[in-house]
Amino acid sequence: IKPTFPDATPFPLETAELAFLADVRDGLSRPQKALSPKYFYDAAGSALFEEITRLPEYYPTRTEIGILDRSGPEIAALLPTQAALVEFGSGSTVKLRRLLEHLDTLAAYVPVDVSGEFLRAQAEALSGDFPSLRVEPVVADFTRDFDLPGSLDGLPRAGFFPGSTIGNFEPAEAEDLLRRFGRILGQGAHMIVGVDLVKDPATLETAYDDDAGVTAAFNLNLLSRINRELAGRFDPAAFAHRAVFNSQASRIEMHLVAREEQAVLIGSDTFTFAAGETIHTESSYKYTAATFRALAERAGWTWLTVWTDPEALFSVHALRL
Ligand code: AVJ
Repeated sequence: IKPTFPDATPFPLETAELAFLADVRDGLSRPQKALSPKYFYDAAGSALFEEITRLPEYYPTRTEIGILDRSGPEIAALLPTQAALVEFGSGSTVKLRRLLEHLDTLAAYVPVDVSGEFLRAQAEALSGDFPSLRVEPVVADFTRDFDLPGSLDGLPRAGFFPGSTIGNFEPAEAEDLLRRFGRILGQGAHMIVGVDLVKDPATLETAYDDDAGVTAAFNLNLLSRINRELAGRFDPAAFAHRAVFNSQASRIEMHLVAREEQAVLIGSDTFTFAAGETIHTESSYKYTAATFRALAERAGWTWLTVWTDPEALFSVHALRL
């Protein structure tokens, strides 16, 4: 497939870009246009997300770190000694480092991520800072089954899934994912999961629509990424960022709203937008301690306990298989 700018030469796409193109075509052909939030995180998007985590309005990151700091000794006491800690979608190791302060008996740390390059860089930096820690990175897509390295055989396993990443999945998918983590980790495993809590809509909507416009830029970067990688012709200025709490579904929805009627060329396809039509770019599900406990139990886990912050903004759950 050779997407073509109307006024430029065609260029061939790499395998990853072809999968992106297929998803974009499919998503923009639906009655409610949609794009997967997993495509937010190219280099520009990852930098914008880092910026989001430092915004005054975006409470989840700093609140979860506070919980890990305060409840670290209890979390450590609950996990088996000499365990292999498997982090699903490791990204940056900021939270793992906070947990490590309390885990002096970890046998191995196993970061799992699709981006091999980023993973190796993070693993090397971590080994430099914790020379005695065994770090065994695994390049894998955690939404598919994969095997842990055989070198971990015999070690008790604990999974770590912070950041409310689970909130990006539809509840039925989140349940499947937790069941999959159980399969990967094996019987007897523990799991530590960070989950954002339901709260008043104003606090939620502000967290996803900050005054500095960083979240808007993060959302709009998806259109720029399509332009860069798929020969798209989006005018990002022709779209507005919108964040709304859908209380029925208990989720924050991010949309890109067409400011006016328009047709947009992507490769050799044209997609039309009515004025006010939206692309649904992200759902971020919010749970209560009880609704997340129920979800984990449906996925076959035994729920052990939950830690939260004084304002009950965020939760960290402990599960056992
Ligand atoms: C990375 C999925 C946890 O849902 O809060 C932040 C992503 N989107 N601001 C979230 C996000 C807009 C974030 N997660």
